[in-house]
Amino acid sequence: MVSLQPNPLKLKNNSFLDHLEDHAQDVESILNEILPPPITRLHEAMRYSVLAGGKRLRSYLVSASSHLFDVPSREALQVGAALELIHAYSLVHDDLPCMDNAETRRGKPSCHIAFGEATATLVGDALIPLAFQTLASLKVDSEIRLELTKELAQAIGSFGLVAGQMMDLNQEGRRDTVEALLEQQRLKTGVLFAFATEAGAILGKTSPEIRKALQSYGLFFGEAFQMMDDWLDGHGDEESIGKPCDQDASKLTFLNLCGARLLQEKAKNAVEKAIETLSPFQEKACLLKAAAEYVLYRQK
Ligand code: GRG
Repeated sequence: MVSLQPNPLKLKNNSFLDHLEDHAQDVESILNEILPPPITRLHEAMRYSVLAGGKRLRSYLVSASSHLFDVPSREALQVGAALELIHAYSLVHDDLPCMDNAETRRGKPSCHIAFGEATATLVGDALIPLAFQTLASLKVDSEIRLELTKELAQAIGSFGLVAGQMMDLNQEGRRDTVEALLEQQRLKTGVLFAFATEAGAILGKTSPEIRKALQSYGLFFGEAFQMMDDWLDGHGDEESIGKPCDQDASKLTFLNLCGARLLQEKAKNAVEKAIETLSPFQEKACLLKAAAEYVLYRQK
């Protein structure tokens, strides 16, 4: 199991990608425990969607942020697993024909292609309560459980993820400005990353100022991540990304609005801002720093 000890030298020797892969194995073993066995078709489809790969970046950020406060790694992994369940739900629902209508996800047929639309809808419906059940089962102080539950609910609700999705669907009267797109992507992408890094601060019972700084890190990280996601859609390799490219050619994206050069400049700027928020932690923040830098060179 990856230890996430304060050891920047270890991170220099083993690349960030090795570290992320170790983390993926750790969080997947927790997800494997949390998900019901594949006895029914619904449970089979839930496992298919959650365990079908994925970089596990959101849960990585929970662990990397928790590491700043020496939170036990299992607690962080459980919160990370809850977040991966929510992320998987959002992907399954986003792929549905009534939403983004995508036939592949993570290099495999999307859930509704493999199991049908009705089952895919129910998979998403079932993953949300499973995520909250996971938070409620954490062996931590009740105030921490409550705070994590409240923050996650807020992040994914009608003023968070769902609002971002609604803006994405509602193309009528849309404003084609960078500011409007930043707001939409903050809700669709940023809030989950912000929850991830804030969760470490909540588990670590740190000050409101530090909590706010880590939340800002997550939002800047999400901004850069989404910009580079748009870039990969136009320039990436389909096999690495696990879905067809150029799907967003007619959509409002950072690539369409800014062009490749300005987009890369803006993404670099957001990464720099994310790294600036880490100044109180010095070397101990090396994992979060490496994660932010990775956003600019990721291939999938
Ligand atoms: C359906 C309520 C609802 C929300 C959907 C998150 C979302 C909103 C839609 C997913 C599609 C999309 C383009 C989201 C933007 C964030 C994003 C790039 C997700 C993919 O994240 P990765 O690359 O995925 O971390 P993996 O597969 O690595 O887990």
